[in-house]
Amino acid sequence: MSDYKRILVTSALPYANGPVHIGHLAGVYVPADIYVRYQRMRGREVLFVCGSDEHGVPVTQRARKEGITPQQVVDRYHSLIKKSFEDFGIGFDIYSRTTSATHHEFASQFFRKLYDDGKLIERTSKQYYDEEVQEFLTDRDIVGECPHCGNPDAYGNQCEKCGRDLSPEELINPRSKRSKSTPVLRETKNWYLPLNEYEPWLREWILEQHKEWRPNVYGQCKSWLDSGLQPRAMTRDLDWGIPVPVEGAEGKVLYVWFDAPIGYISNTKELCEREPGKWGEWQKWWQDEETKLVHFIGKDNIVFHCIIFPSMMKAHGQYIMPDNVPANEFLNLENDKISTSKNWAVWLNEYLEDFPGMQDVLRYVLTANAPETKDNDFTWKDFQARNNSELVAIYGNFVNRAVVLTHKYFGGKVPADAKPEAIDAETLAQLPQIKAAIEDYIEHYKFREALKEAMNLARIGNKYISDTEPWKVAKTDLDRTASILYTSLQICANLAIAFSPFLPFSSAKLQQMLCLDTLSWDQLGNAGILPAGHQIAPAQLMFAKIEDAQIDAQIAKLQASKAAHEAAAKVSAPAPAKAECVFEDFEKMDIRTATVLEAEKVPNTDKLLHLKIDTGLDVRELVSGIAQYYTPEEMIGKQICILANLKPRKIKGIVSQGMILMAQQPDGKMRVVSPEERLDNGATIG
Ligand code: B3M
Ligand code: ZN
Repeated sequence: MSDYKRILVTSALPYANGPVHIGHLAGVYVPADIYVRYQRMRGREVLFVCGSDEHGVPVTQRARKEGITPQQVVDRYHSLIKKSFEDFGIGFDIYSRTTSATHHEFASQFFRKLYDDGKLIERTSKQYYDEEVQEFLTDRDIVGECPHCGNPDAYGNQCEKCGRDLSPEELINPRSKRSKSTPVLRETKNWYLPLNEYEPWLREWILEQHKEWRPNVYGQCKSWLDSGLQPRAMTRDLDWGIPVPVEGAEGKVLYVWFDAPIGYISNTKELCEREPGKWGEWQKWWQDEETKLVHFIGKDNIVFHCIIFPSMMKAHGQYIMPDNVPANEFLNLENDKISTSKNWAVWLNEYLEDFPGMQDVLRYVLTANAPETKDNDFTWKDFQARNNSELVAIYGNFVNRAVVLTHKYFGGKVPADAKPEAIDAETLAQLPQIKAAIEDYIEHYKFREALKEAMNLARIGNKYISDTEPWKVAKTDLDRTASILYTSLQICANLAIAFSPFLPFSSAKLQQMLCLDTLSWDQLGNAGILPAGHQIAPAQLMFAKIEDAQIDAQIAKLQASKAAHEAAAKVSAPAPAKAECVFEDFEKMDIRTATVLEAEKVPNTDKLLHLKIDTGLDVRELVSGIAQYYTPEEMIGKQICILANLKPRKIKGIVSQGMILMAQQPDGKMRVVSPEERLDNGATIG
């Protein structure tokens, strides 16, 4: 920090196309907020900027899906997102939006300057156009057969079946999702930023001068740079966005990744113009080398913040570059990727309905388990465990004992340090080390480790009070009790400061309990924050235990949303047709009737039944994955059809000889195929 005068912190502008979930909070907003709160407490000049990203295809898609206008979509979600952030204490200095007049004007001017300075190149390319709706199509609006795996519904940018990246021209028989018509290729002109020209400078700036960036960030940049940068279109043929401010560009808008990061600057400008006395001129934040710029983002935004936006700023010529881009990896939820479309998420607004007033618990868990170096998993069980055995049992318990006992023995006044012992000094001597460690970790964007240190301080306090047992000592020695509680209360005051960047609501509560006027970072490490005789307030509960039933309800909620999604996805989609085969292929198969004689579940499995069947030829055993659809009792006596000459396979230690023929409905339900009337076992089918 030493060579900077001020710090400008940005956190990714969330798309205003849906509410925000725990993945957003863990990946971007909680770490950014911790960093900012800490810097503010240190008395540094900090500005924390964010806002909604209201352009782009995700917004138009949502609008079409809901049958409303893009403006209605962004109005709804902007307010919802803004409120969620406020509720969780994410302390932005400004949270604006990219549909604001300031932003439209500012982004247009930015583009126009690059255009006028000859920094953009004009290119014509062929893009798919839907003649019926009279619009160019985005990659996700084009579907067709995947050239690799034959999936008939692959998207223009990716096949979700085989996972390959595609470009729309590769699709076989492309169709427009907008009108179901066949799109045509049409020529269109767009403006490109020649990223390749910035490559040597980017290599030097990132790969040489920023070796300290997180390995995931540095590595992604290196791999982009090593594979060679190409000119990238900064305009798009769409109608939702900022019109391209150039003649002959009707029907085109600025690429959303061109306008969105400029939103950081225009939002700063909006704030500075609103409160010039407080913030000064916006240029000082963005164009003065003495500003330290830090972008907090998720890993999918790395290329935009480390390569594209810096190149835009470089092309413009007047901007500073980020000092660091601490991007997080992803947070999974109960072992699955968080997905908005599949409703596999914990939405912040819903969390607060179910756990009112418990923002800090989520902030704590998401930081303790932050995906800083690798993807991490959020589970409700871990959430409960961390609350009950760390926040409640250690931090809350310690504070509660210290405050309650001070009221019990000393009328709520901080007692004098009447009879100190070595253990007091030894305990308090750890404070400065903890302070230094938290500082070092936060300055290096290691928030998990920093939080661990704060919790460690609570552990030290809790151990101290358990070891010294003031409730017992009080029976015989009130002077010694006074010293123990004096020491404990000093630790409490230190805890309020140490946790403040991480758990602001709890620190405020503790500050109130201790009747402390301010929490200043400089005080951390001080073993005499609360003078003897200082009156404190009655104890309040800092954290409440979370019961199993609350956790079970959350898990059930997730499962229900998964089931609903799976059912909806399967309803109208029969499996795609298979490739042609010849009669000889079919003839190889020995399909015949058989009767189930015995059936039982395969132990330790959910899906498998172990069957003994009479095939007419023999009595044999097989294992079938039908336990979700039939009980053993239902199967016994049933006549079925089997593929009798399938090569035997060992499944869970049982040799399975053959396969039952099953029909699977589009919704996933499976039934056995049986002859219309009972036949002899071993009747061949063909
Ligand atoms: N809205 C993408 C995202 O939410 C995008 C970030 C913009 S930051 C300038 O992942
Ligand atoms: Zn495919």
